Amino acid sequence: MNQKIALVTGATSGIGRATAVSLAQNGFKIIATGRRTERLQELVQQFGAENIYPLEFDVRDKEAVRAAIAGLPAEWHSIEVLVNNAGNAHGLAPFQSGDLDDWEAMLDINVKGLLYVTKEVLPIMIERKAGHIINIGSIAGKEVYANGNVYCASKFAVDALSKAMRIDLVHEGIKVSEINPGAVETEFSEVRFKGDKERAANVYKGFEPLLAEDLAELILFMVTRPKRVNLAEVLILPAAQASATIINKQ
Ligand code: NDP
Ligand code: 8X3
Repeated sequence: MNQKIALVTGATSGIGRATAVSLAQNGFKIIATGRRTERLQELVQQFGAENIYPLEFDVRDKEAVRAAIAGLPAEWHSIEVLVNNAGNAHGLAPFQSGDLDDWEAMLDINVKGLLYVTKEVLPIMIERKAGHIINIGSIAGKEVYANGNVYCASKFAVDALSKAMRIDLVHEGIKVSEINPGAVETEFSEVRFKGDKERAANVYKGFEPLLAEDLAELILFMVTRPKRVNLAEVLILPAAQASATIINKQ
């Protein structure tokens, strides 16, 4: 069988890891990226080196991104699916007390990192006039909420870029999709609150958040549709969530 190759950024945790697992279980070969190499190695142990190619880089480092993708062995070169998932929130503070380092991290990772990876993968897809790019946005890219400021701006940028990419890349035979999740219980809030596990756990108390596996299942569905179908934009929320801030907590 000619297995499709999917590159998943942020495959060391949460949505990215669940997606790498689900795609690997369903016959894809995965280029799994992230900074935590030991976690990438766990995927190799689980699925074998013939099914997982670990690629360690920081998405903020455009030269590292370029070198990593340019250095892929020939048998791992023909990427058909790109899941731009790597990203996080850093801090949750009023604009007037926001931290410049946090702001830069979010814009550099969530926006510029997505651009760097896409720029390197695109020529491979354009050459073959085929490919599917899935950008992980957020409900925070649809609605601004109190203290969300720069994280929301980074995800509004992902929303704009997804639409822009779809408009331009349709002429190259490439599908572009965007997924905008509400609350998913991952390491996301631990990163946002800089390792404060109790504060992170509180975010998901009193309701049933989405699981990373719910997103992985959606991504598997999207990338296995017939060639004529593109699920262009999906807002996926926990049943208890109605908007960025309205959650039915018990
Ligand atoms: P996690 O914190 O669990 O995972 C984040 C992933 O991004 C990790 O694999 C991490 O890998 C990777 N990453 C972060 N910074 C970098 C970097 N500088 N270079 C390379 N990789 C990086 O969070 P989620 O799984 O929840 O988040 C995945 C995506 O989903 C993000 O874009 C997030 O904004 C979005 N999202 C999340 C929601 C949620 O409620 N959880 C809701 C809506 C959207 P490593 O640290 O090893 O580099
Ligand atoms: C993550 C979801 O609501 O914390 O993008 O911004 S939220």
